[in-house]
Amino acid sequence: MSFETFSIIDTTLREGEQFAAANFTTEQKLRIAALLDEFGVEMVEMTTPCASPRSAEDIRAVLNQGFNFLTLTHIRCHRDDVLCALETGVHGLNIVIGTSPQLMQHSHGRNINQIIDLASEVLTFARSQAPDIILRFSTEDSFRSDEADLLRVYLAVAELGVVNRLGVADTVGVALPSQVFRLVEQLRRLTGLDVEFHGHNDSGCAIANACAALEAGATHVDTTVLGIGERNGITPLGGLIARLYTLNRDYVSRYHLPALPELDMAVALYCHLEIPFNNYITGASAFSHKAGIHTKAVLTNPSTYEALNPDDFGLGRQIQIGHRLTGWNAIRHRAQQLGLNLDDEALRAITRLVKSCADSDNISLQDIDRLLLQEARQCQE
Ligand code: HCA
Ligand code: CU
Repeated sequence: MSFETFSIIDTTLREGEQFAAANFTTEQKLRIAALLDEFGVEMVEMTTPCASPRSAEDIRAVLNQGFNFLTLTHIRCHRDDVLCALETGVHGLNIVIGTSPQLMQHSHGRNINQIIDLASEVLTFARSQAPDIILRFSTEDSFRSDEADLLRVYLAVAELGVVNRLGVADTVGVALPSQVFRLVEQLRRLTGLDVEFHGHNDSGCAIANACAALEAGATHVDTTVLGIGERNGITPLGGLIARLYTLNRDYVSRYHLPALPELDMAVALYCHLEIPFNNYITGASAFSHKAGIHTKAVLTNPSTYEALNPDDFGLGRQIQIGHRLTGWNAIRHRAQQLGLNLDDEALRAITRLVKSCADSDNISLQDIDRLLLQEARQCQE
């Protein structure tokens, strides 16, 4: 298990740029990078400089800021891409080539032997050009690839002795956690190299798969802010943090958690989206308590119904009281917040009133406050 020691490679500025609603300006990229730096991710992956002149300038702009994270760029398995990427001065190259039958046939047209030859040539070339750079080799669509083919490719690449890290990619989001565990465990055992996991969320397993990769010894996990990426995206940064925090708070203590809400908000804003209501940690209802039984317990001790403490993220909790499920403990808590000293009988009567009003209409917090104030005045008279 590598929960304590793994690194996050945030790829909001590469995979995230491939999200339908993302079209970041240079200023926006710099802001996202600054927040990722504040949060403390270890690496940031950026769009290939071969994509457009602006893409190359943006890599340089991020490098110029001297952030703490290492800056990587993601390139195809081509000599020209290597040269173009090295010109920017990045710290690492993430090189990828498809190995599934689908990608071999419809994307690059090479067979497994040709893939091995090409990877060997390009990786050896990259190492000769940049002796100190971090070199990663990944197979795109690893989980629809033939397992024997896949291992041949990885072992041939490992044998070259020029790469620092191997990447495993669940490109179309079909892998099960058990499959991810098995592949990552094999690669770690057979090659001893660092292993990165990149998982899409098409069938809802992106966080579980990242967690399985870490259980199997993965050293790096790819994330994006809010999980944005191709189609419905990849492992979200906040979701991965929630997953690890609830296993053991110490697993995320190296990150500055209060930067997360600002990151989610910035990316939502730049993509003209709302943060989804059910988002991990920063969704509007992530720390909202409603039913009487829940609110009573949370008011006594929040951990009864909170696996994550919102304070750790600079957030608060909401106790909802204007509905038919409300309990008198929650109404009493509201009265106390308003500085009103009402006896139990009065509080129970107001609770009954709130419930019956809520049965037929919306009742707002102001309505409840008014009822409590009226009652307090009557008691004084
Ligand atoms: C892509 C594919 C990729 C690459 C992942 C990796 C994927 O959009 O280029 O390099 O590890 O999901 O396979 O994002
Ligand atoms: Cu991807």
